[in-house]
Amino acid sequence: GDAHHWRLFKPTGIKGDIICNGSLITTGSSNCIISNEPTMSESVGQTIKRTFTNATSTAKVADLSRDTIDPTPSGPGSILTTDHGVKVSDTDNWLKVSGDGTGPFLLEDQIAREKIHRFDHERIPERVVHARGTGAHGYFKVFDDSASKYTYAPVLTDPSRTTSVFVRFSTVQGSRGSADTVRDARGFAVKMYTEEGNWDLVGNDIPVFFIQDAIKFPDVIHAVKPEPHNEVPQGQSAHNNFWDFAGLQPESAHMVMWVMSDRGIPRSFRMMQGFGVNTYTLLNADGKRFFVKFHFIPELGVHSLTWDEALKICGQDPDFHRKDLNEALENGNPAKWTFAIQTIPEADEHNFDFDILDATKLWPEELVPLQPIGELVVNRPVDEFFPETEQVAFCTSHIVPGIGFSDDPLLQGRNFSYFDTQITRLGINWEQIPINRPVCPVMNHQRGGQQQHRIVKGEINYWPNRKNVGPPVPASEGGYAEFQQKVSGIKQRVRGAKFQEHFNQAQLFYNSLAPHEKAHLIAAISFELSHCDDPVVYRSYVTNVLSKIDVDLAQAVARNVGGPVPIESDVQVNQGKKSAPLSQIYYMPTKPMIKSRRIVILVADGFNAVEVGAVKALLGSAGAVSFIVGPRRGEVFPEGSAEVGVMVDHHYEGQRSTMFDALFIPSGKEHAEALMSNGRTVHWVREAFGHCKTIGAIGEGIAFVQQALALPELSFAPKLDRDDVTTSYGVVTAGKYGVVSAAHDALTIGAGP
Ligand code: HDE
Repeated sequence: GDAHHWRLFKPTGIKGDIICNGSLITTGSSNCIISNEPTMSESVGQTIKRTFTNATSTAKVADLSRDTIDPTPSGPGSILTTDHGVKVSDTDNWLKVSGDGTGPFLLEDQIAREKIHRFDHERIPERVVHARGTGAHGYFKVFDDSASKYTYAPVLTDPSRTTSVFVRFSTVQGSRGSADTVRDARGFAVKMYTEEGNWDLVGNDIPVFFIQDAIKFPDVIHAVKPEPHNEVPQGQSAHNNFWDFAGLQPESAHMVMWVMSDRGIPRSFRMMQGFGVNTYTLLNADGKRFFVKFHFIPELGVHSLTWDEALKICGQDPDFHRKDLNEALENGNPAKWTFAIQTIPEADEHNFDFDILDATKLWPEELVPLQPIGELVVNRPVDEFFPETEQVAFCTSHIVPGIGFSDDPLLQGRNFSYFDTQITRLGINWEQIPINRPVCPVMNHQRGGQQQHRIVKGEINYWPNRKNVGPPVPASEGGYAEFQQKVSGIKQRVRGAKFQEHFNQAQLFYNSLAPHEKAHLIAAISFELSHCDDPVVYRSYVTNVLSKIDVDLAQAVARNVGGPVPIESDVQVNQGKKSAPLSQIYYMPTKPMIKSRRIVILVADGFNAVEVGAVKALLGSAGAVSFIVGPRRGEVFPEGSAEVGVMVDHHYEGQRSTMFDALFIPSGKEHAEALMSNGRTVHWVREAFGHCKTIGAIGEGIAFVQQALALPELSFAPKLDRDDVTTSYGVVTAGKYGVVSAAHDALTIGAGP
């Protein structure tokens, strides 16, 4: 039942038979090395069959197996049938009248008609926001019962439990077919299948939101979505309507700063924080209530693409984030997050200079520390996208006993919206769809509706009933209990006094960024405002918003986009406060790691195969995924071997440096000369260097890198001594025999910012 993977390397001259449990897998005559690294995907010698160990199965995965069909050649599902089960022997030709030629089609062909009918109705409405996404299975576990101070919810307090989860990551603006690496917030929606019912924590990778009151949601989404007259742009907020709205709705200032920062272009879904955003409540066994915010902190750190990379990847590989997630999971690299809570006792609700129920504000960790209490692990790709990822439906209103809502005016509106939208998307019985149904028993007197699947025996479908014994009867214990909150007030359309302040935390965020992060943010706002052709829009954003945040920011953007450059005395004073956890640098793993990073080895005929083998093995041992790119997708011949080549993964034109995290070039005279004389491979090195990626080179490979970069100030030199390893500007070089230590150096700096 365990997954074992072997990769075949050639050529190396090592021969032998590979035997597993007594069966011969391959014979040595094919000149192979066998490596049992479980990490690589189709690399030298294509392999890796998708296999998942029992560790990736959860109660929900087992539950889904009731509806999962895996057609096998001789088992059920091996023969093509109609939907009513009749065997079909010809699915290629519509029934016709045949004579001399092709005669008229016959409408009587119910097999063809069924096929077309089913096809015509394959699509369902895409999500009105967050349409583009990808999902996977996993589990959630708490470390101990430390949260029992705050809640009696077993999912948050019982360390013996492993709760199944389904997580869906998404962009917000674009439609289902849009690109992954656009600038946008990312959805981070977690469905926990607890023993007390489903708990949906529907969050984002950004801790705050554009608006304070749910009634503004249609406005902000209409403003950011493609404009109504021409349905442009797709997957972009860089247009008049969004910036017009943002300038007139200054409560969006804080969130806009986050989206324009590097957070808006994550390197991977696996390298994002997750935030519940809204303020929820926890209720403990003594009946005490606490306000709570939920956080997920990624094991791999928080990393982003550069804007240039993000733009290019939109075209080069629009599925970049989807593939990244699946590649990691299929290679046995689960994605992990620490789950943490921030709590505020009910009595302290009003002790802050912001309203703790305002979703445009975060709770600075200096004031309300994070308490890590558990772990979220995503480890299993879906079997089929539509029934799982497309049909999964989240509802913020789905919480379990021990967890409650607050009067957060955004959350209250969300609680209405999500259930409502699922009815349009999936129909009223959407909770019976396999991916949505709980793993605990479900029974009540709700009946009927389209696509009702449940068949309930008995004559009673109401309560109370003459039999007065169910089932189902209301629970005598364990039922959801609302907190008994005393409320009084005047019914009116208002927001609290502290909801009126919009810029303090936008300043706090900006001040907390590292210099390179600030530079990226200025460039991003400038890019977006440059795409707005209505001067009212870019001028007013500078004057109404940026001038309330920071003078350098406002002036830099104004100069870039042609807005009015504010003078210092016209700009609101920046309070100068900072909070370290708002910068991505704060989340750098303490020990640098390259687990699941994609590393490319660039070769031409005549490369040094021993170095490539050694570097690949080292990368694999550190959990990275390596690929070889050469002049053709076929055999490329190493130094001194004109007959036996190495199968490479891609050719130079098939992939670009943007797809990878680091680049390695081995030695080999002929190979280095070929790389030097090829514009595309020179571009590979320049582009990787420009995107601040680690580049490793050995021997003649160094001369190629030096020539491609044409940067004399780089302090490396092609030396041939065994120990000579140098690092300069992220370029790691080694003498011909220093391969192991060079690769090691590359590994340890590989996860840099
Ligand atoms: Fe959503 N949001 N939202 N949202 N949202 C939806 O529900 C809505 C908000 C978020 O992977 C919709 O099933 C309102 C904040 C995610 O399936 C819809 C308001 C946050 C997803 C909806 C908000 C989110 C959605 C569309 C303001 C971060 C994707 C399809 C009151 C905490 C879930 C759907 C998935 C999806 C409404 C604000 C996150 C229309 C009315 C704040 C991750 O119901």
